[in-house]
Amino acid sequence: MEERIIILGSNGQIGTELAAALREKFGHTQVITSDIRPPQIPEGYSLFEPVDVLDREALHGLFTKYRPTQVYLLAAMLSATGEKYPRQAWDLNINGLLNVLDLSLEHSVRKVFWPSSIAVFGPHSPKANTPQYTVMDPNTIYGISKLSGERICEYYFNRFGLDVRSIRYPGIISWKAAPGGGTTDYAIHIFHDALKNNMYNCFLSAETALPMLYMDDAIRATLDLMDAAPDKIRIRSSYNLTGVSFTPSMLAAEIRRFLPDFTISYADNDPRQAIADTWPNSIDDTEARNDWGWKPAFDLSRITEVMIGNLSEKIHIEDGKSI
Ligand code: AKB
Repeated sequence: MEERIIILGSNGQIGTELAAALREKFGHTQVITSDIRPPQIPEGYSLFEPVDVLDREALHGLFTKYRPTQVYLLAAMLSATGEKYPRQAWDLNINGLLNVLDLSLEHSVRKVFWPSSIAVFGPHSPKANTPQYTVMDPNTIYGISKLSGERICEYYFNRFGLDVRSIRYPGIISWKAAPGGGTTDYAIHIFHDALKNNMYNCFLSAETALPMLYMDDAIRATLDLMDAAPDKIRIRSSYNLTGVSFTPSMLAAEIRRFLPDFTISYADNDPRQAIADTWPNSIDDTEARNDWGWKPAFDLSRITEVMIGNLSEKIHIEDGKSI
């Protein structure tokens, strides 16, 4: 059966790269991107529709026009921004999800992807190798909305048979599109500042360990999960998934392999530290490995190498343009 795919929230860090991967896999005409604002760099050949996921009528129009077989909902407010605008974060993350799930049922969408996060864990969850099933007491609005969203996804699967699939993304490291409003974003900013200024002031402390994933691994995991036979998907809330865990000081040491004079300092009292302190240091993703064959390809040293290589080229090109 021919797939028609709608990506909602396609202009963000993950959407930008997921759209490219889905176009590569299914063809340009089969993927419709959509976001509240038009893309910064419009691609002449792509199908783009400006839609706010909170506007149910507009979403209904989009589903009616394109009759999607798959929908990826990436529009969300992340952890740090969510703490600034808790009411809006809840509204976008929960009501956006409910709109998409209801319309997916109404329009007989075959598969829905919705990302959860390691933010579903909280201060009383085990920190090391956090298991799939454990205490979950998130205390950020983002984490609370993601945990609620997981329960809603599982409910729509059990109650209505909607084929919803989900991954608890850790921090995602990439160089193509900028991240926005996350606690794990330091692991991207550090590369930009290292290459531009040879120094970085980190908003997390030197020894804050967090689970991370390189973008290529995140995209491959998402496509593999969506490709898996339905009977392989035993978890309909969201799968634990990880690539590698490291601290800011470990990442700085890796960067020094390429930039020996790179220096790092650490900010005091950044509100994102309190968020990171409630999250896992590392994740146990045995279920994803066993159920649908997940295996990461990028470790810390490979991530550092590709980030330095690709970003220095990008910065070089951008500097050239601005001259
Ligand atoms: C964030 O830091 O808010 C996100 C996440 C881990 O979900 N990157």
